[in-house]
Amino acid sequence: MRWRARTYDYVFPGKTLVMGVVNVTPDSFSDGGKYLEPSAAVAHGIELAGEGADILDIGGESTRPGAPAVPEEEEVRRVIPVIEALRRRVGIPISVDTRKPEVARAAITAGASIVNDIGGRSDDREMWGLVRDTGVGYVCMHMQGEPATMQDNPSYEDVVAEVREWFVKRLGAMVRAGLSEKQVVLDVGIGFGKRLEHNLKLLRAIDYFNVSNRPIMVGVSRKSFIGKVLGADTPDRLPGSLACACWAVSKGVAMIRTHDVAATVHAVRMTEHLLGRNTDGGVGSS
Ligand code: HH2
Repeated sequence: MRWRARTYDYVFPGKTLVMGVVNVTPDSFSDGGKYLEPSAAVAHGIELAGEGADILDIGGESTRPGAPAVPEEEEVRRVIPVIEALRRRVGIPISVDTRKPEVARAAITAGASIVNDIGGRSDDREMWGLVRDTGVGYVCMHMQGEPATMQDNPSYEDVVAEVREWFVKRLGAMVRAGLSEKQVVLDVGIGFGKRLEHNLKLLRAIDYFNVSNRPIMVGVSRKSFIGKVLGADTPDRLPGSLACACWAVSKGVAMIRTHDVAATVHAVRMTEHLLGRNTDGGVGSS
């Protein structure tokens, strides 16, 4: 299967991609405030690229449970200088983590090749038109509700079936809107309107979500479900995060989103070797 993101062209199965997180926010759940200054965010992005990240994901709005929405202008003010600087300083694709089409548009103009959309809105015409017209890669993530209230009472009859069905409908709607399926990566949205048991069920069945043979991405890094299982606070969730990442790789997941790039790259490469996968090829850029 192929994934196209502007000038980048990835082939899976191949090397699992590691997406390093740069949160330009005062309030992200695990690193809020550390990289709010553009210079700190850029230095962090360069560090993650040096640790082996394949993609950098730049976000200007925390979507932790209960987080307030950030106005569009403020999100643009946070992420655009960082994207512009990193575009010049690192040789890997930049992704923008946003739900807002105007933020995505500014980020693409600044050099982003991927839109990581956690939105899950029913009306996505503007965002999808932008993705179609620019040829960027698009991460389509499932969320039940809105960050402000999504953890109040998440409920599903069958979380695995419902998330899969949502992907089927979304992909159909995207194709009708003119996107190529080859632009799309699917993400079950661990922790986004899900209880512990929902997260565990989704991860157990993670290879079931490659609807239309689309690559799957997983974001488990430092998340609270790991804390619930292990009784670990946010800074102590790296071992649990790596266990989930290795599990996902063993199930054929194409991309892991993480705050801890160096450790994740090692864990992922080791898992690939144990699985006997050739990780030399599979990733290209034109
Ligand atoms: N998780 C977070 C943010 N964006 N995007 C995708 N596609 N998948 C995820 O699982 C995902 C995501 C939450 O992590 P983080 O960015 O560190 O936290 P915050 O939203 O508080 O900034």
